[in-house]
Amino acid sequence: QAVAAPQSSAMRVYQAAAMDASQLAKVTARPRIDFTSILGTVAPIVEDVRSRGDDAVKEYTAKFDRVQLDTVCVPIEELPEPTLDAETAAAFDVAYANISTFHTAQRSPPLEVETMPGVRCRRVARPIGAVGLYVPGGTAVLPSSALMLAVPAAIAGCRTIVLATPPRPDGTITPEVLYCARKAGVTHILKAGGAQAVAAMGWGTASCPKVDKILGPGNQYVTAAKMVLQGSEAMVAIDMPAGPSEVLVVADAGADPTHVAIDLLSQAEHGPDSQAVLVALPGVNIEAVQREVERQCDLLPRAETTRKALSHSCIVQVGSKEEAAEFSNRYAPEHLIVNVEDAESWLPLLDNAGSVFLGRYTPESVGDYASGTNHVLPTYGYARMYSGVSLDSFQKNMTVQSLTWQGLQALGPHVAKMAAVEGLDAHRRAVTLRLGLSSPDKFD
Ligand code: HSO
Ligand code: ZN
Repeated sequence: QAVAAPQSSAMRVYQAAAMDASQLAKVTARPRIDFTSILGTVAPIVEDVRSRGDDAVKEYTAKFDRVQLDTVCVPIEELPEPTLDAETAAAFDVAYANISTFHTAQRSPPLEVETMPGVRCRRVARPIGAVGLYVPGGTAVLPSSALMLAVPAAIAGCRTIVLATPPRPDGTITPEVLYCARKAGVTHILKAGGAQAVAAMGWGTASCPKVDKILGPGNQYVTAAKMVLQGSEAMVAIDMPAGPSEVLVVADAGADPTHVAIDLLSQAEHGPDSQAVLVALPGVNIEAVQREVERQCDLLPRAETTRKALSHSCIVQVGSKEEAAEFSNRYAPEHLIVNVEDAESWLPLLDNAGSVFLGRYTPESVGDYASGTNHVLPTYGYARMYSGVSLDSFQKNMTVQSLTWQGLQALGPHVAKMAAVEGLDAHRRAVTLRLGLSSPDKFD
């Protein structure tokens, strides 16, 4: 029997070993998102911003955010310097320093190889010229997301960094977001959210520079707008497909049920569609975890949202480390907390997760804010094939080759042969003309 009988908690309990393939598929499935109706709303907004620019952005902001904007996008130096209390500033400063350190370390030296004598190949990274960063507003303002996006963009050397975020009712930007944006090196602030903000960055408007890539989390309208733009003539890339945020916690008998519960809750409080999964090794007191989830949930300011998320979250009991890792790899969580003895020994077994939190003292919160790793991560099972945001997200690689006379002499005949096979004679002659024309001395 795959589902245990008593369901005192909102979290259902399953036994991994008792599940067949179709039950496993059901438990690891994410909520279906039907984009067709959302696209129907979003596509006309994107089109309208394309043709009417700032005026359209102002109208949608008045309609959806109830804010009358006089300027849509402004160079950051035109905005007043935000004042934060010392403790708040210190916290964001530490986060900034750690995120900077970790992302600066991601710079890799230019790659250079002589594939054969006289044939030199290189790969050099170059910044993406203009990037658009989406920082959600809504039920929670997320200045931490401003850091996670702007810090690597600046380290990569992007020249134009537009940060879009919905304005507050008085038309201003959250001071903490502005503080982080300034500190990281954002160049423009777009005071808009939703599809209209994404469209303004993708197409460009009179006040907003057109960007080459749009990154950052957002609701379904934001995600849909990114999808519309990616498939349009706007020539814009996006970071990754996005779904609701999620965590998978692996716990052993030694894990404190209070800690396990609050880690699940910290993900659940993000939104009603958040996913929280507990994978319980033998000896975990399931009832104690369930009781703690219930008790601590009631204490949260966002208890109602959190409870909605819990209603589709679950507990999966496993018999071994290998079984736990197999389930986690199959689920491919955005965040994976490994709250077990000797957590380090688990890492080789783990293949699919956006970010991993190893050991008893590593709650997801530290990575969400300040350890240095990025919190913009693949959700929805996309951790199987996507990476989270990193320095690479703001660069592209350019390859370079240069041949000497000797190099062309050695390689050229083979290239000429291949060109002949493909019937591309100009290609062939581009080599043979050079080889037949001259001796090495003529070039010296
Ligand atoms: N867990 C969120 C990131 C975040 N948490 C921001 C708190 N603030 C998605 O990875
Ligand atoms: Zn979080």
